[in-house]
Amino acid sequence: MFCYQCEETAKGTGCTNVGVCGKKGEVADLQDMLRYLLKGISICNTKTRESGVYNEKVDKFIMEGLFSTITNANFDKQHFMKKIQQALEIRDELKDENSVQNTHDSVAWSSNNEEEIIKKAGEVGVLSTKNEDVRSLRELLIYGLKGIAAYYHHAYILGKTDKEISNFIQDALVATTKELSVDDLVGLNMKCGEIGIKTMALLDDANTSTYGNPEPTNVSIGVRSNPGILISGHDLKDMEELLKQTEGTGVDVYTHGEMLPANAYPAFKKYSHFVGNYGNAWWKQKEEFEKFNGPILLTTNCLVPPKDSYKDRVYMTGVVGFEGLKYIPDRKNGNAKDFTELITHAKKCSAPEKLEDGEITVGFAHNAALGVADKIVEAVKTGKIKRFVVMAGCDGRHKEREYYTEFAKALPRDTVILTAGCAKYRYNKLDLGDIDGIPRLLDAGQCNDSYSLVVIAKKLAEVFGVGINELPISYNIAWYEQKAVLVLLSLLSLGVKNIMLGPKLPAFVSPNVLNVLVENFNIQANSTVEEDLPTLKAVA
Ligand code: FSO
Ligand code: SF4
Repeated sequence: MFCYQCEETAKGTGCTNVGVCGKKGEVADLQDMLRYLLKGISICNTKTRESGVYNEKVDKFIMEGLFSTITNANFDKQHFMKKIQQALEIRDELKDENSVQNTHDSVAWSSNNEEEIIKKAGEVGVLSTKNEDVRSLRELLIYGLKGIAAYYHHAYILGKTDKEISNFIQDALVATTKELSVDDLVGLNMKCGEIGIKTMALLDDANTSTYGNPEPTNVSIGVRSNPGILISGHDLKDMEELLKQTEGTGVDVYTHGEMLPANAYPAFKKYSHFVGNYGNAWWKQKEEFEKFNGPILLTTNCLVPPKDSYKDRVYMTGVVGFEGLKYIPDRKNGNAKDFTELITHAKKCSAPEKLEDGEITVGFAHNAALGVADKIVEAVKTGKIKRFVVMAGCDGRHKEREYYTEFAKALPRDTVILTAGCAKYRYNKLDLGDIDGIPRLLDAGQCNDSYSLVVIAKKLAEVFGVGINELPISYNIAWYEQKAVLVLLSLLSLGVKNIMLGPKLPAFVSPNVLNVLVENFNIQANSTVEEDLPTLKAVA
């Protein structure tokens, strides 16, 4: 195996025997094999795509395939073996149907023998691209596509599709099989960022048209005395169905990690058994799932391989996979998923052990933030707000991420933090106060709600009549996995400059590609709070 797609990659260079995330070598190879065949499928589907036909089966297969290879989503060897076999079938059907002449190996290679598949899987990974810069740009693109696939999946589940998005995913996969110049690959990565914004906008529309606009909400972080179910991940449809099915059962529902923003949606807030948030970001789940005492539902990444002590309480659904855990099957014929087993299980469990007390404030997505736009603009004009700092992105387990807590604490009192994603757990329980009633921490929601931050920035640029880089906004982004890569590409596609990125720069960015990013966007790695604070751009 060789995998360097996330920030926690071994030694900052690449995982080779086993992933720091817990992914086994064989699973990593099979993930590479699946994405290889997704390229073959995309090649074979070109004619269908070009004729304007929407092949839902193919689009869905590619979207789910990419999503399942994202960091921390699926660790199950058998899942990938099955998907590879399905991929070969789908590809061959398309090959016949479209009389495909392309002889790329991802189109031509075939076998239904498990050993041969495993052998081949070891040959088609990241390192099969020999030129370091081409490899870097291909991988950057594929990680961006994984981010798109994840967000598109959530929108798709809520009935929203857009052919431009699925066509781009496939065109870009095909592009990674061609000998493209570095310039062309850079261009494709920028286009990936653009499509990323489109995808996040589609998901925002899906979420808000289905569940209402998030409202500023104080969320309890304590516990009650009923047994509970803990739901984690990003899938709001799962959230909806779980809340409906648990209503009146005596079982409470709590969010964990990236599901926290669900507490701000009107459609969910109305449930009195929806209690609040339990715990922190994904990487603390071993300790926190243990103490929760009840069943836990993982709807997307980030799953940490569970301990035996609570393993029997972990349920997976959607693209999540881990050998030996229980799985809630997908919806069939328009019916909801069936969470009966979880509810029955919860009733036999004791209430969650208290971790902490108090409340945190969420729900400042674009609608709520723009609702107080006048106040914000006034505060900027009068100098009460001197600067906004976007601290969106992910949290992670490494100690160096304490930097973000210290950074948030050290920011001057006339600074407002804009956040989205699980990075916020490093500072969302600090008492940062407010500026004339505007909280100094505005939490827009999940990582996909970084879209809200773009909407807010664009609105401010419009009001002040300046370009996006002339706004008093600085960026200090924390990344972990591929959705954050997409968010970064999206910001770059908007022309945002001077982004600080940490805690480490991606291992998959080669020195030459880094030069391109520095020259065009002045991207920089963050270092220490003392060094970084003064370099934040002063107010225009
Ligand atoms: Fe966090 Fe995980 Fe949302 Fe990521 S839970 S790290 S960017 O998957 O998706 O922010
Ligand atoms: Fe390593 Fe990250 Fe890949 Fe897991 S996802 S194998 S931790 S680089």
